[in-house]
Amino acid sequence: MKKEKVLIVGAGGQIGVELTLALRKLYGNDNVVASDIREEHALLKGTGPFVILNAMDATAMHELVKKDGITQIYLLAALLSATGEKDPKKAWDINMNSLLQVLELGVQEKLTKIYWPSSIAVFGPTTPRQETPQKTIVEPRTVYGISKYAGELWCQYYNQRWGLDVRSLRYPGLISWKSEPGGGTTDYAVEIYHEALKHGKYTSFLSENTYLPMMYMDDAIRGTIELMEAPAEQIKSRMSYNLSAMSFSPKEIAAAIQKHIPDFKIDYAPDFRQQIADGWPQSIDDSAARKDWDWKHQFDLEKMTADMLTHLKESLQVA
Ligand code: AKB
Repeated sequence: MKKEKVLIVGAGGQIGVELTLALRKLYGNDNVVASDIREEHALLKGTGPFVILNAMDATAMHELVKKDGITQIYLLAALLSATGEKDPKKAWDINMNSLLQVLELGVQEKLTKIYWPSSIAVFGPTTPRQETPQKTIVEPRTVYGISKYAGELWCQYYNQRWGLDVRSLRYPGLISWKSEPGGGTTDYAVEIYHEALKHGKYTSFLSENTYLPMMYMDDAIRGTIELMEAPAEQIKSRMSYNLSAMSFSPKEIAAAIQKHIPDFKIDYAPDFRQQIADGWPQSIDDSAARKDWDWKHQFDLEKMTADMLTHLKESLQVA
């Protein structure tokens, strides 16, 4: 077991739950302190230490870091694209202030590593939409995307100025069966599996041919840990790495589900999230991640659909 003491901020969120469980396997249960502003997620109960922590409370976070001898922080707390548009000022405050505070803490307490997720939301309508390169035109139009891009620049700044080992990935839409998504534009790709099993039908809030980059949570968690475990000299981007696995539309994911549930029906009622999706890439070029630290995805749409339906059937207890 490695002698690191990890703090996860936002451990009850979609990524947080699975990342906490995976890091507890790697570092030992007691060496991974989970925290969230909400009460402990059911799947984390009994698996290791948990504290209630507001990601904006700098004093409480600093005390916790000192008291528990924390050496690494994973800052996952954020308002995502759809929720962020409902209260842009709040999204900016939460997303930026929590990051700046963790970066400062990293310097003051000489933390060994910090992880902070970015997103495909950094890109905007002026970005090339197919095979979007690592470095390209970046003009995000959502407050979430603006905060992620500004955050990437802050990560790079702290690395260059203070030598802080901050690492980051630009996640595509993430699909998971264990933990629920929280307020994103890509959430339809999780809801659709739940509704297919529970009601045999789903109304998509994105139109049928809206292609977006997506990834199964197993790949995202493995990729995150591989990035964090890679030797520092292999991490050439100190902003955030493009990361990619698959790209599909609501029509295509519905067809993949119909191979398992032939009577499944989908219809479409696009809402405000359509405009957000229309400004994002349709596919991502992640060759830098593949080259620098050997990233490889394992799940495509077919494999993910089979796995999602098998696990969800069990957890939702549907026949
Ligand atoms: C969202 O839809 O806001 C997120 C993301 C792509 O970062 N899932």
